[in-house]
Amino acid sequence: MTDLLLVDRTDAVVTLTLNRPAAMNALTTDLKEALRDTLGELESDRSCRAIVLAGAGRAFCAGQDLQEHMEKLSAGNTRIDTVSAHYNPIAQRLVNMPKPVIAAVRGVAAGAGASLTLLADFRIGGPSTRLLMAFANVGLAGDTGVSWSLPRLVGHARALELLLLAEPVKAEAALAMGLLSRLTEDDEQVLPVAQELAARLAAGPTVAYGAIKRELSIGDAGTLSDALAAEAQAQAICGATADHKAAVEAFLAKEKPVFEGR
Ligand code: T3D
Repeated sequence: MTDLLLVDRTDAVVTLTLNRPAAMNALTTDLKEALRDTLGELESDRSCRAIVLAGAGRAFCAGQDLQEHMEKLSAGNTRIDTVSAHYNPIAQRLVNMPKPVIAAVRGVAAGAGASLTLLADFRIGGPSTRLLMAFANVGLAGDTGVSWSLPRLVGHARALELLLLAEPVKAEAALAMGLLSRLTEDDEQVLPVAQELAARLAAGPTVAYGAIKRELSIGDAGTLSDALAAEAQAQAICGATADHKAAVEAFLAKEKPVFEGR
């Protein structure tokens, strides 16, 4: 385990903190590998029922570490294999994570850092939050799923504008255009609000949440037949859970359900 990625477990909530504050949590190979591998472990970790992704210090994440990147370019290595080795698996793991993921976006999220936030199920921001699709500023196209997530959130035309102009979007505007799900009044509240939401979700029907995420991604991309097939499969799985039976029993007994995530 590396201290570049801090892993905190509080009950069933796991908080992952990108921890290179002096470089605005820019993503080095070691940090990307830690994030990729930890997300892989959390996928099947049943003691984890919600994940918060945060950054240490004043920024969420400034994307690819350009210092490390420059060292590779200067050494003549222009083949950008980190996309397939790191960014793509991280994106797949975030989107396919069978439990809720919440990004606590304090300060700037740029480049691949912005992309990470867009793959979370919720994005909590504060007054200092700025989202910057910085790729074109350094002569690159988008990555880490941004060409998939951004048009889904803001529509094709606006996604194109944000990627081509590569200007920071401030917190209020980000909220208005759907890049943030919630905005706190104070930056200090960003992480606690994200963790509070995660705790609420971690006490919910985890299997159903995973199924909802999966069926929505299929329904969003496919035909009605694809959606109906995914829904049938999802209900077959959820209908067989202890949580479903206990929740129906609780409803009939006029009690509050307790979900155990199975
Ligand atoms: O092969 C591949 O990697 C392809 C994949 C690429 C994916 C990508 O993410 S491409 C996009 C890479 N990121 C960027 O282009 C963002 C670059 N940074 C900025 O535009 C600005 O720093 C910010 C808008 C993020 C923040 O601006 P500001 O004025 O608040 O802070 P600053 O003064 O520019 O930065 C503070 C420090 O963080 C500074 O270090 P210093 O001078 O105090 O020692 C700065 O160099 C460092 N920093 C910021 N971003 C990065 C970085 N260091 C390394 N890599 C960075 N991306």
